[in-house]
Amino acid sequence: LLDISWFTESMGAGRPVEIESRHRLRVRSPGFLALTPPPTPLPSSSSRCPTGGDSALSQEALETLAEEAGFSGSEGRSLAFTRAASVLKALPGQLSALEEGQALGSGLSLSLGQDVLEDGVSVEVERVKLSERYRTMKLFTKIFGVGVRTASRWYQEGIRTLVDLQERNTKLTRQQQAGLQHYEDLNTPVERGEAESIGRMVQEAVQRFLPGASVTLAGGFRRGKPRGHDVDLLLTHPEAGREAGLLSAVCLSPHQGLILYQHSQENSFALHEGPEPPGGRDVLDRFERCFSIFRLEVQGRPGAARGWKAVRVDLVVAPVGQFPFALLGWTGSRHFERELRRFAGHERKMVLNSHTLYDTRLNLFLPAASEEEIFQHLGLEYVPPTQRNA
Ligand code: DCT
Ligand code: MG
Repeated sequence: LLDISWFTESMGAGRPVEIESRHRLRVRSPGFLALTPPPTPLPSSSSRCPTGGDSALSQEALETLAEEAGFSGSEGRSLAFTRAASVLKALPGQLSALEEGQALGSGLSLSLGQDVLEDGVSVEVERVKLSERYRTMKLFTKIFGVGVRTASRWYQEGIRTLVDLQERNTKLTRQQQAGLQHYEDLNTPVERGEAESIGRMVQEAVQRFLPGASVTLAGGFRRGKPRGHDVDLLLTHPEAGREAGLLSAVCLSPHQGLILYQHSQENSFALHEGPEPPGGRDVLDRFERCFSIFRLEVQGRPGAARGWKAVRVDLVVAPVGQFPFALLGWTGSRHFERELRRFAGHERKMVLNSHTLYDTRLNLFLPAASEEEIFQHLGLEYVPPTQRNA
């Protein structure tokens, strides 16, 4: 699944890209940053980001550039930087495994662009990080319910801080009000233990309403991450149709002094409509879904003087027949999903989303009872969740 042809395409056609060390990709041309404004050179090398062989730094730099491109509305450029960062994330493990297995011919040197990554990117990243617009956009887009468009509008209106937002009586949606109210908590990572207790809370509520229904922890936690920004829970019931209405039972039932905020969306997926065209509307949005903020008791933990913490929880209900697709889609990572769907489309002429897999050559939906079966349909070896982190 590690295809870097997009990299050469997006960074400048015809520019040789090589992998120089297992930490770096090198583009043999200064054109790498031609897509961004020319960086202001910094006076001394001491003010540069240290890069000495540290892939995490380069990855972070690329992520900053991706974020900045997104803030400026340049989706294509943002995606190119995100993908570059993902390649760096995937490379070390992948390459050391290859090296150990002697799978790499000795002629292939692995590295990608010291001049670019050390000089170009770090100077550019410094410039971006210091810019008022970037810092303000970052502050605002970290509010639950605020996207790039809203943040950008506020910035243009001269709003710079969270206090400004409150003092100027800026019109906020109910979701944004909740986001602002719980800003600090929602920007504090959720620990695995916290995610698991929320999973158990939801499991209990679900069992009371519909015995036999199941709750699965998806997202980054299923990929083995120790912390994340939210808790993604997938609900289903082994008998098709029984799952309908399950969400309102959990999200709206009165025992929920536990839920500080919630809004739901109904299931809008209809099989008879046929498969989604690739690149069409984000199909993840089509399940019955509840975006919520839970009040999690954290008594006895250091620093938890208040005794509770606000945590973002996404609840998604999938009918059992779509469950493996929902599980695969909601396990992520985003990059892994994007690449897997691209592979399905380009290599197999199939449309994969969180509801179904559709074979456009045979004109039929390919059912699956497990994630393993989806990989089989795609002609791929099974990739366990812990290896989907790129
Ligand atoms: N997802 C996706 N495409 C989207 C949104 C989400 O493929 N547009 C998938 C990938 C991961 C999963 O849904 C959950 O999304 P997040 O919670 O945003 O990602 P995460 O990997 O769980 O990250 P975090 O650990 O920060 O919550
Ligand atoms: Mg998540």
